[in-house]
Amino acid sequence: MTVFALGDIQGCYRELRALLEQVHYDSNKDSLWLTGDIINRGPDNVETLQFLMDQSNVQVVLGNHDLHFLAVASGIREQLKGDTLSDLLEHKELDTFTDWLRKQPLVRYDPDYGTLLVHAGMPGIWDLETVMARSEEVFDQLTNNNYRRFLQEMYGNKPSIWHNDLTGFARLRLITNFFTRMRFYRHPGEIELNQKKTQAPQGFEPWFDYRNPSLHKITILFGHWAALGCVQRPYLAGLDTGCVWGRHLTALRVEDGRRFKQQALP
Ligand SMILES: [Mn+2]
Repeated sequence: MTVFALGDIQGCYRELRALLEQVHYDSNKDSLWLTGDIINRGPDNVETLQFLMDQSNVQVVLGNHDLHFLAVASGIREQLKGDTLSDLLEHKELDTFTDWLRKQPLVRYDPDYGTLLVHAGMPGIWDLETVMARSEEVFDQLTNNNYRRFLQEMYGNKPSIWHNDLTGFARLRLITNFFTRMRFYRHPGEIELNQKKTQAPQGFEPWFDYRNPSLHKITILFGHWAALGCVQRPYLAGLDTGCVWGRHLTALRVEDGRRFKQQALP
């Protein structure tokens, strides 16, 4: 069995299939780990989602675009300029798509490979056990019948500093922002959400430059930050290489760290 971890697909279905062909992906033997943002902004969301839902060996974590889709499909938000969710929203299987996405977590840990899969990042204040417990709090909301309430309350940049006594939707919003939107971080526990380029705002650093000591020997696989390009450091791999922006889609072979890429197709 081979495990391939792929960065943000964002509905780039043709590039997904070309990349899987290039790595000789065998759906009977191999596994796909996806860093989230599997849909939106790209052209073929339905095909992408249907293909991934058909694979028995796909592990996904949710990204900000996947969560935004759930909110739009629930009638809570409108599509934003640049969103390309209409193919999903008008599809007769819409409920199947949302039900499947709602059952995906924000973080996955694989003890055999010693890896954490997350869309954006994780704050240095949390050890492994805490990371998984926080992820579970949001998972519980999304899989609950009352999940629309969470989707309603999920938007916003505040609070920006974690305290253990945060409660309710403020707490859930910050957890979600850490895992699905964070780029810059200030220890201990502060997120910065306005800067999208690579230059850190005053006092902040890329979240992965401050790592919780208990995570030093765990490889974190993440997406979300296309402007960084290919990030490859010991125990860290950034996999969003901007396919939807005309760059390329990346697959990491987890066993040996080898990268494969597929150029964006015209
Ligand atoms: Mn993202």
